[in-house]
Amino acid sequence: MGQSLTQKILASHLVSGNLEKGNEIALRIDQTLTQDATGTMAYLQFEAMNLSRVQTECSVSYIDHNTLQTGFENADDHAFLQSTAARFGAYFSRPGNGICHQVHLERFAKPGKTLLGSDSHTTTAGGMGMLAIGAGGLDVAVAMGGGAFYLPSPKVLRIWLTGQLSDWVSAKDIILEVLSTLTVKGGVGKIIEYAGPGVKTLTVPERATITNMGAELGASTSIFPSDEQTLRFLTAQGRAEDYVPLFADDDARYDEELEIDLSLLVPLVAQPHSPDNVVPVSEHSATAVHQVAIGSCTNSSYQDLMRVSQILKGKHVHPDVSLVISPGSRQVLSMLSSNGALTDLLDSGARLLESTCGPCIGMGQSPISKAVSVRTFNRNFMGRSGTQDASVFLASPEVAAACALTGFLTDPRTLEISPVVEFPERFRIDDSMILPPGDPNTPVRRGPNIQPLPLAPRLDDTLDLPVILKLGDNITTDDIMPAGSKILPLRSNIPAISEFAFHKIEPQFAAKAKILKQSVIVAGHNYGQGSSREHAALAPMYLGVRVVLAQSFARIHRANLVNFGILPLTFVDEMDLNRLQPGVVLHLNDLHQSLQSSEPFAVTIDNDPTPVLVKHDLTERQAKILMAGGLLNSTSASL
Ligand code: MIC
Ligand code: SF4
Repeated sequence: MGQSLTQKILASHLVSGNLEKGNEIALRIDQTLTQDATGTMAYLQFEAMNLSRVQTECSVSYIDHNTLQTGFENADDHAFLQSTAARFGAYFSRPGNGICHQVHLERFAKPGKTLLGSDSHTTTAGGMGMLAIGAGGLDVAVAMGGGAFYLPSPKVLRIWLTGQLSDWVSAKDIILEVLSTLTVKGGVGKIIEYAGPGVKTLTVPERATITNMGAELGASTSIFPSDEQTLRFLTAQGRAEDYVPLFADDDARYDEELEIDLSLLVPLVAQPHSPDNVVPVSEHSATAVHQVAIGSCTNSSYQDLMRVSQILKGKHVHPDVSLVISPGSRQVLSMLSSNGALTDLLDSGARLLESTCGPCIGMGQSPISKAVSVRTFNRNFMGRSGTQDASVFLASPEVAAACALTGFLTDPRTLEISPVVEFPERFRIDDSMILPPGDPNTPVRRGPNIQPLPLAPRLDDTLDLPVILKLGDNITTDDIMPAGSKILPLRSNIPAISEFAFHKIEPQFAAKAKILKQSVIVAGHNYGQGSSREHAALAPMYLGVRVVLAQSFARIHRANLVNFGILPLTFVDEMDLNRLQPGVVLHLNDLHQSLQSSEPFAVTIDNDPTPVLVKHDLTERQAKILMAGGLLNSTSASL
């Protein structure tokens, strides 16, 4: 039987385990990326493991999330990361050089290789035919040191693309269509592979928009074949030698399949407050828009912004709309500047931001109260924009530009001209903002914002834990550990950032947790969806949360809980969630023995004769890590 693209790359990188579904496999990692909001932790962990030099083919440390520098904190982090990159042997992409995923696609991604990144949208490089996976910083630090990355052997879902996109319909509409079919839980435990005759109609940056938002499906990653389009992109980036052709075998078998006829798609939007809440934009034509934000790792490529500039050229942004644009990289910005498109954007009234994540993670540009904000980004969780009562719609650059002109949610097919952007034969290549690995004796610069890593205690055999918080389905890491311009600068200071854990849901959470000393959180399905931020595990751990009992977990967050010594448990009968309320005390006895067996075990509750049956689904390796109080404490942390 033939192999899928996924199986080919997994098989060529398999260190241990077998590819039977659900088994834990260990993979060799060729490349890593970190960004500043998660990278400080990853490099502190690299140091804590006494590792001295990265062992991968290439590791890159990017600064792209925290560049507002409203105090010394961001700058402290930048200096720390520049010095650790030099010392430990990583490339360093300087602040302003661009968003990690865009720059990585342009300058580093290679078909057939594996990439592990401390950001959930590392999947973007799947558009280049890479197996690119998001993970917590500690897993990335281990991979930088040459250690394997562990994940459950995934199911493979093939999405078969036929036909061709119509005018004004774009790659964003393809992934929004997939999200509306599969939902934000639909990709959990799966790798999504794109195939079919429609694939060759999509350029690498368009494919990257699709693989980027595979993260919103909860998928481990998404991947496209490496073909003529891949060669074209690499050639234009001056990297034709990195090309290798890569396809699934014709007789490969898949666990699930889905088919999409590209010619039937229309311009779509994801309505507030979830990326899978998708409808045609035409259903909202009476909705007034207050802000349009174009950029992010999803939609800020050269072609995206060229299409926007053609739509806006010679026209003016509606007076009630604030249009902000953040080009994905310095390469994109300098090309727009040298061909005059930047002038068209500025003349239309657009406000130009740095080539960083910016408004996507609430770093400035929070919209007006009760705003409707149309964003080309990938997440529209409530409050993520920095304005709690704003309604954020996710859309393509074409829809966003049309809205900026009319002041209403607009189907761009109602505009007269359709933009035509030629794929550049040569991108503008200037790697002077990427510093190569430096001297191993470079001293680490540690300003006052860089605080030591807290470690979890060893897991007790008996735990009596009051329920501190009861939550519903699809709780995001933004709910657990919000970002934004006030909180993000504290990412390298766990005692300080912990004060903000859950503070939008329960402002007293940190204070209560400190009084209780130890506690358990109970939740519904897909707990911890969204970002890879370890802080969503580290801060609760620091505040004494020992167990999260949920109906199900998102992949990256569950791995982060294990790495930081919080026990993730699920219900055998998910209706038992209804029996648990805040304040109820759960008693977990003989835990060490229970973790060594794969059988469900009973948790008793005060004043209730019927115990709650729970299971842990941990591998032997994970159980050992948990009992030791997390990966850094565990003797198995040795690579
Ligand atoms: C995000 O989009 O939420 C982030 C900010 O890029 C995160 C990483 C982080 O929290 O630092 C992600 O997606 O992993
Ligand atoms: Fe940055 Fe937004 Fe992409 Fe996260 S989703 S990496 S915050 S641009």
